[in-house]
Amino acid sequence: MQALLGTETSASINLVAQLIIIIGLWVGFYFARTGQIPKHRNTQTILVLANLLFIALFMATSFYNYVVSGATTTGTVATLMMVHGFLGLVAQLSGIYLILRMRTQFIPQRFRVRNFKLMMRATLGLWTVIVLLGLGIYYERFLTPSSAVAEVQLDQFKRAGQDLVIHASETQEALQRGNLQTAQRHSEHLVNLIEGNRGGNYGDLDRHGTVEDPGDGTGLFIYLKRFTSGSKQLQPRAKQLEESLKQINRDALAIAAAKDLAAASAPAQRIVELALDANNEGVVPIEKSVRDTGVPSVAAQAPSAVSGDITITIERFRNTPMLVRLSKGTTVMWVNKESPRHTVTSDDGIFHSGSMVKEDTFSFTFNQVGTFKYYCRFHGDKGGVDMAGTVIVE
Ligand SMILES: [Cu+2]
Repeated sequence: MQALLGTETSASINLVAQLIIIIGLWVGFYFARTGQIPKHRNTQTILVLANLLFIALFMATSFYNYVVSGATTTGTVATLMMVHGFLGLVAQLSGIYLILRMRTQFIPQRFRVRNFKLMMRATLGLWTVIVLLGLGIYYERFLTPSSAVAEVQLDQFKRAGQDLVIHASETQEALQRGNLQTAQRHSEHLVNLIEGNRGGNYGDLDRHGTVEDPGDGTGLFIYLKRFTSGSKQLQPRAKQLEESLKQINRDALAIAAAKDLAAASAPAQRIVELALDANNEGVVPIEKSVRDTGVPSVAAQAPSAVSGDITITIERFRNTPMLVRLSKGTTVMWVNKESPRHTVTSDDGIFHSGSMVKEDTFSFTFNQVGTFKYYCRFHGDKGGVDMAGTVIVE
């Protein structure tokens, strides 16, 4: 089922089913308490048998993939899975025993538990604990909050939007006062803020000796791409913001290069308006939307593009760095630094490492531009689920 529906979908279906089953079992308990014995018997029988089906279809394969194939016995998820699996087996067997005992004469006299009611209650209690453990596994694998790194970068993006307005205003005000030098300094701030230290114009534009950048060096262009490239919904707004930023950048460059006040005044005319628009209609709503939909942990952790071949370390069920940007022709080498087995498997079937034990490496050369997602067959899934990563080739 997992192979058919994907790891996360399977887990979600199973999660819902398990919640229905446990609620049903408690309803069945209520039937017993209120003397509705036939109802009680039928409810519990159906639910215990249904659970057997879910074990076979979902939980056993999930356990097998993660713990057995992945040789994984360490880490929170594996520990929870093993405890959950063991207790689950006990509860399931106990449930089957209770059904046989309730409905048939199959159980020989000497195997008949004397305190039957107590055993029923103990099984229900245990079952409840197991469902909670299952929730824990689901949370750990699919819902763990995205990293603090992403939060910090989102804050930087927001601040850069505010800085844009501040330095555009400073530029215009300086020109109105007739101070070209100050205007040019603030134009430098604008360009550096927008392009970032990888931009072609980044630097000491007013030629006064130091490079001044009010931002963190990443640049709004990069942040914009980083936060919106994965979202179709944000594309129109992102496109619009990009255009505004380009215009501000052109104007700021013209001001920085102006020989006199007259030459600087034309490009300065709309710069504040554009900056306000870029911030209020672009950065602010995008930042809010990204935060509301959950910070995209993969995209936001993107480092700057690397040059030269690189190594990605597989450790603690993570590919580090999880996202790399590189240029065409770069070779990436993955190295497994821990005892659980892992794979590096392309979402599109372009590459597959096979099962990697500790210290195994796998290399692939990216000769085509594009975004290449990959995952671990044992601990992740296509589409960036759980243990996965992305390579962006530019
Ligand atoms: Cu793995």
